[in-house]
Amino acid sequence: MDLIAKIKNNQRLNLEEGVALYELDLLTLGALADEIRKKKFGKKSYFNINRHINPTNVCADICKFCAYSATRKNPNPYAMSHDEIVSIAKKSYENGAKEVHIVSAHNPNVGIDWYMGSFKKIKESLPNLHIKALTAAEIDFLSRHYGYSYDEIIDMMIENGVDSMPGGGAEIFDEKVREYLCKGKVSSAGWLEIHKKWHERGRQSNATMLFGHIESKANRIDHILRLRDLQDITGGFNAFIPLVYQKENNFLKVKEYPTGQEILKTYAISRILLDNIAHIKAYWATSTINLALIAQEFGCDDLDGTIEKEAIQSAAGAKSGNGMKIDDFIGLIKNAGFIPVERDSLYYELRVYS
Ligand code: V47
Repeated sequence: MDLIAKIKNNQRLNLEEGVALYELDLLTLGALADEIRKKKFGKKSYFNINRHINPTNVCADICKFCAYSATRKNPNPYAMSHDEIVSIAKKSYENGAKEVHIVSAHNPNVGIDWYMGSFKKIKESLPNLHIKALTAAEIDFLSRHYGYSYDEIIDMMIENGVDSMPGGGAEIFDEKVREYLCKGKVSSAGWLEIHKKWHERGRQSNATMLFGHIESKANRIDHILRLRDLQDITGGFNAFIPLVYQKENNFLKVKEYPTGQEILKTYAISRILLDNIAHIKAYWATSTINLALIAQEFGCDDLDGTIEKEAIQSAAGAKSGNGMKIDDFIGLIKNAGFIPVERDSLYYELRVYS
């Protein structure tokens, strides 16, 4: 049976077939992904009012793609105090944020209580603010450096008020590429094991994939299929987020960057292959807002959120440092022909802007 017929019959594709999807022309692929998206969500496009907080950039690990950690290329080490972190969260909450998305570097100097205490203090003063925090890479670092098991750290997260886990640190699961990109950081198996443990406690998380650098198309499909396999077991992933590689201020030499077509194809293929992950997010900070708006016609139903501040992607050249105003965000989604839906962090609809 040919690929298109298989997709239309809701049959699962394997690695080889996933790679072959890149050979389809963009519009055919887009129409297939759009069909699936429409069946699930019609013209609704989800976003949330969120605030990204990146409390420290001091990092014990060295990832070649990273421009955020305090390295030779970015020598401005910082670690926020708990008071600073809580005061950022408070201000954002007063301005309408429903979620703080907290991702740090792997700081060997501050102690595990600095990480956990910040969540506790936010939760104590803002019990209704959703805390999405600690990537599997951070959890692995805390485990290695401070001598706790994954289970112990996950239990501490829950005790201290973390509500869900972000999808960061997944990069590319292929072990060879991963070793070149970020040797020493959480392994692919470790990343998946941590999310599995989190899901087993009835909690939800997201998954990312960093693409558009040195990885092959087969590496991307392999990554997506490893996520599909875990989701079959746990059902705990809410969203898949293909992150487009940003190239400034880092140590990774890349020969060819992905074109808009390649990015849109990757979104569409993600939608087609991931029949068990509900949301495909075009994270505008890495795709640009223009492409994210178009991505809504290529399988994506979520544009992340207003962000407010962001240090990881913007350090590498993205134009996301100061987020986006809510009215602009809603206006752009509407003008693109979609229905903006403000959601909470677990995808309950809060307001439909029809
Ligand atoms: O894991 C680092 C990536 C991630 C670069 O869960 C880069 O809802 C592009 O995970 N170019 C952190 N990306 C951000 C993240 C995320 C973002 C939005 C939503 C969610 C979610 C999660 O940023 C890291 C890494 O893969 N990153 N450097 C770069 N040069």
